Amino acid sequence: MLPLPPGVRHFPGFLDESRQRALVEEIRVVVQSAPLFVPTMPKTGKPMSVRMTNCGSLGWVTDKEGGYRYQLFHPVTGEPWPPIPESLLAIWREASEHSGPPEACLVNFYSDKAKMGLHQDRDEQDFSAPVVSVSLGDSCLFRIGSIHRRDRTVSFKLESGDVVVLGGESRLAFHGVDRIYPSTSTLLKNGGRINLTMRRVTRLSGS
Ligand code: MD3
Ligand code: FE
Repeated sequence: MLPLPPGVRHFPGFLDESRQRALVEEIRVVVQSAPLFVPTMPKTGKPMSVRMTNCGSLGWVTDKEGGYRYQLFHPVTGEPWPPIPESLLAIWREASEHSGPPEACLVNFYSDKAKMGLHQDRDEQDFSAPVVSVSLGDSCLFRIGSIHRRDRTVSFKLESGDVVVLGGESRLAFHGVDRIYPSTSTLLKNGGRINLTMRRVTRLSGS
């Protein structure tokens, strides 16, 4: 077992089944008002294999013309994002050890073949706050390295109900999702994996 990079805290089974089921219902409500969209890469316009939406005051989006950014409204409906469900805010309070509330919660949906290449999350203004990630549904193989793309990486499975807190020097670490393990969970009726990432985007005034 390789050690996790400093700043990465993995909590397997953080959410019991009943909390996972309740969270899925809350995400269904979010997706009803803020439908999943297909993000596209800056400049090339190549579609990502993951579908996305957001809740919170700010949402992360990407498209060919505008690139990676946070914005106040859904790129298709033009509506403000729905609020972050209270059960997710509770997870942030339990796990983040951060004083301010999250401003953005990115909802990533992975079908069987979806993956996410190695990347850094650096579109936020505040890197002092951690990112809190919640996994629901099918398991995945997650990979994380250091702040240098070519450094060694470690891989581990994320399962339904796991929470990962990425803080400290891992906040800017390269990471990605190499594969989904289909049919490893019965939580989602039609299979697949949902990942929820809560973040602060702006700096808290007074800190
Ligand atoms: C490490 N999502 O949305 S969650 C992303 O499973 C993203 O959907 C993956 O990477 C997913 O940007 C990984 C775990 C995660 C999230 C944010 C991080 C790891 C991170 C930010 C910095 C370092
Ligand atoms: Fe990321």
